[in-house]
Amino acid sequence: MTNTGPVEAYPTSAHWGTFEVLVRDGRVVGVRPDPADPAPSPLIDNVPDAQHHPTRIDRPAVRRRWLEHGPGPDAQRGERDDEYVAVDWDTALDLLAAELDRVRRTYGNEAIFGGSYGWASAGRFHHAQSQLHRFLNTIGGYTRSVATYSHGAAEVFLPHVVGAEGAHALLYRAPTWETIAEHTDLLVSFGGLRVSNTWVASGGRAAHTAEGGMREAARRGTEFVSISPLRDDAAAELNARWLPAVPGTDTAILLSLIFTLIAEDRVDTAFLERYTVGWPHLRDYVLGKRDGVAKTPEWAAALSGIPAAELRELALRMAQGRTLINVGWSVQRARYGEQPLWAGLALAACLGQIGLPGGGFATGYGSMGSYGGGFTPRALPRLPQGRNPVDTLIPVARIADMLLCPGEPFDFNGQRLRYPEIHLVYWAGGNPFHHHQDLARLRRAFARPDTVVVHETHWTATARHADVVLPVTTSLEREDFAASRGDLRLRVMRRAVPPHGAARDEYAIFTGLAERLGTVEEFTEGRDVRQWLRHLYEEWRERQGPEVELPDFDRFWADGGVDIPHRVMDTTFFGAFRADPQAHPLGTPSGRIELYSETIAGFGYPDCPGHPTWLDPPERPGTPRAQQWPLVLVANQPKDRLHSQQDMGAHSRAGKIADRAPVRLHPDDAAARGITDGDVVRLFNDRGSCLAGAVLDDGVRPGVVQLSTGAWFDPSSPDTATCVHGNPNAVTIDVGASRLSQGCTGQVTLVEVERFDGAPPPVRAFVPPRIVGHTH
Ligand SMILES: Nc1nc2c(c(=O)[nH]1)N[C@H]1C(S)=C(S)[C@@H](COP(=O)(O)OP(=O)(O)OC[C@H]3O[C@@H](n4cnc5c(=O)[nH]c(N)nc54)[C@H](O)[C@@H]3O)O[C@H]1N2
Ligand SMILES: Nc1nc2c(c(=O)[nH]1)N[C@H]1C(S)=C(S)[C@@H](COP(=O)(O)OP(=O)(O)OC[C@H]3O[C@@H](n4cnc5c(=O)[nH]c(N)nc54)[C@H](O)[C@@H]3O)O[C@H]1N2
Ligand SMILES: [Mo]
Repeated sequence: MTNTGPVEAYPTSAHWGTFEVLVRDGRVVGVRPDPADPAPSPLIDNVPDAQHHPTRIDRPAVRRRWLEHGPGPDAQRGERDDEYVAVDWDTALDLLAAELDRVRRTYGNEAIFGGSYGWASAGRFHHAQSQLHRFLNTIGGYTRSVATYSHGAAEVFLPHVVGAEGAHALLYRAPTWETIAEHTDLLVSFGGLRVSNTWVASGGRAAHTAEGGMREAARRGTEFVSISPLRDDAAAELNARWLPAVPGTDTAILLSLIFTLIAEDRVDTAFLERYTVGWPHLRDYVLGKRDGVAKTPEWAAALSGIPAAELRELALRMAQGRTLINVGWSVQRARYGEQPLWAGLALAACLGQIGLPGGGFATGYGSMGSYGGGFTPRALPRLPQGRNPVDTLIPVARIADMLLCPGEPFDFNGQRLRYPEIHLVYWAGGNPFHHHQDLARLRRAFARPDTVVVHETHWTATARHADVVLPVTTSLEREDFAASRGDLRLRVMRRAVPPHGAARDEYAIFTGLAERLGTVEEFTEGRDVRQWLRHLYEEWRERQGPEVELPDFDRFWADGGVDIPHRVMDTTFFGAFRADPQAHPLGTPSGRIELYSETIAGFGYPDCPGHPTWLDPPERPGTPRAQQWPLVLVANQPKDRLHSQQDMGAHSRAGKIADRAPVRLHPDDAAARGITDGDVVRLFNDRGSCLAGAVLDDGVRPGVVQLSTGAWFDPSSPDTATCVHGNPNAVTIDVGASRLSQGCTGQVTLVEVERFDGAPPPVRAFVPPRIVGHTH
């Protein structure tokens, strides 16, 4: 085939930024960064290959066993050799509508799990979960999931100690990097400030500003300390002091810093008295008055590997100037993940700088591109989801527990709830066989329901566990507009290429189902896609108030975007509270920051007591478990892509070693195991195993191995490994952060690593399943 047509450029947006795709003859042939973006992300280079990859789903497909035997639990779901039958849209929608109807009539709508967690694609209207939830609400509702994998511990825990509004501000309304550059003398970040993480923001940003913001702060004199197992968690330009702590020991470090402030008489007691409750309680604990263990730097040094002298010096430096303590989200994505947040907040309170510009406590710098990039108080355009008549819920990361233990009670944030009995799982816009822990267990869980439905662009591992697979368009195949929280601009996304095969928009799919189930009026409100875009835009425009003049929809569409008004660029966490705590109390029972929480203590959870507490995590070196699995696996976010998306793209592929995900380890740990650079290795523990490609790097703390998430799960050679491609969730543990938050704990896991000798099995993650026959 010769390339004949002219190349045309189409502006678009993804979670990793704003850019143009170059199209010739209906195919994406390249990408071009947006000239207005000061630091475009290399993730755009994954787009062309992913768009036209053989793993694109081109027709509706139904698992043959489900088609032949009817709905029901099936242990073979997800088997590598499972066959699918291609069907036309009418057949697929008829089958699915009938099955939804059967399940809701037989078991009630609670039996439909529609949580459907995941990042899907940028675009305000075609947002997959919003479409799904809106549709399910029209047919009687569904069991939902609450909170996120990202910061599940923080979302549930922080409202108890700083109030709901305070928690919302901490997570979504952070002071800008400019404020830090102006005011902060010392930024101490637990979990580093990984630049590659700031390439991404949910919904995508008009410009990448975080990396430049950090550098500018460093240039203007902010000093950085990065507490993290990886040297490159802080950019070299920051000249950060690297404290390579043992993962999972941050709470011990933080408590020892508080101990030092007490010992050196540097605690701001006036602040604690005026703005907090519970200090005497916490102080006694830190001094060891109740458990006999003083939380000294020597005590913390033994756990964290950071010398006591360094910890002491750090505490004193913190007390000398304006200090910001940042606890990155990775640190709370772990067992007892509430504790480092609470201890970090308590340390900031002891320093007395909460409420001052550039000082105090934050959680999210370096975790997301939008954090520190300003915020917009007025809501972005959003598809209304209606009301869910079912009130059954699970904390999002308890999906496998729910499917495996129907009817069983569990604790969540002071409530005793019960897992519902799910008969139909509906997923659109997420990849649980990427994001969930202990994938072998998830696999057993996915055998339980009668029916699994997945909408996907690609044949992911999740699609391969589904009975009904519906092909959806990518964001390049539809019209939309994009923006993320605090974004600079609402941007038009043009349709760049025609839909792949028979792929349809989620909106068209749900319209088809709603027609069959008699709710089409309610679902569509009589609008087509363009009319919805116009409606959502005009609604948003109205929300901005009469004081700003914004173009109407046609003008906006023609211009390609509009700057978002009312952005707030100068804010301080808890500034009003500090200025007048009586007039602006926090939404906590005491109206103050709670260093001891009666509420949390009252829940009586041993895994989340009433004040910041060192609880020894099971997945830590020095524990009994570590005798067998001596290395700490850090499963962080991939720098080569977003999660599992576009893993087949050029940029992601370029990072692979022998076709597998790269695992970084310290040369000493490698030498002790006879591993050399480029070897295929096997990571394993009692839960599972995966193959990966070794990269030796002395920027990794000894005793730590780092394997990022997102290699497509490949269970095709179970005799060799749970996953032969390098998905770390083959070995991670599926347990909640605590009974309080039940947050995801995928970040830190004990493993052993060995060299894999012989010919490793091929990676077959990117070979689509066998599609047989064709029924009409
Ligand atoms: N071990 C470990 N595990 C982790 C983490 C960790 O730190 N360690 N981090 C966790 C975190 S923070 C997160 S947020 C999760 C992320 O987990 P996910 O958000 O589930 O991961 P994605 O790969 O982004 O999955 C999105 C899926 O949606 C599909 N998709 C894209 N656009 C559309 C669309 O328009 N419609 C439909 N139907 N599908 C679409 C993509 O092809 C992709 O398969 O992972 C979590 N998992
Ligand atoms: N390029 C890219 N960017 C992304 C994403 C992506 O998939 N790709 N995902 C996005 C999403 S959904 C989210 S939620 C955010 C997540 O943002 P984060 O949670 O901040 O990101 P991670 O990369 O998981 O972790 C950051 C670093 O924390 C360190 N760390 C791990 N465990 C510990 C510990 O116990 N103590 C200390 N002190 N440090 C530890 C690790 O070295 C790791 O590199 O990233 C977002 N940004
Ligand atoms: Mo996340």
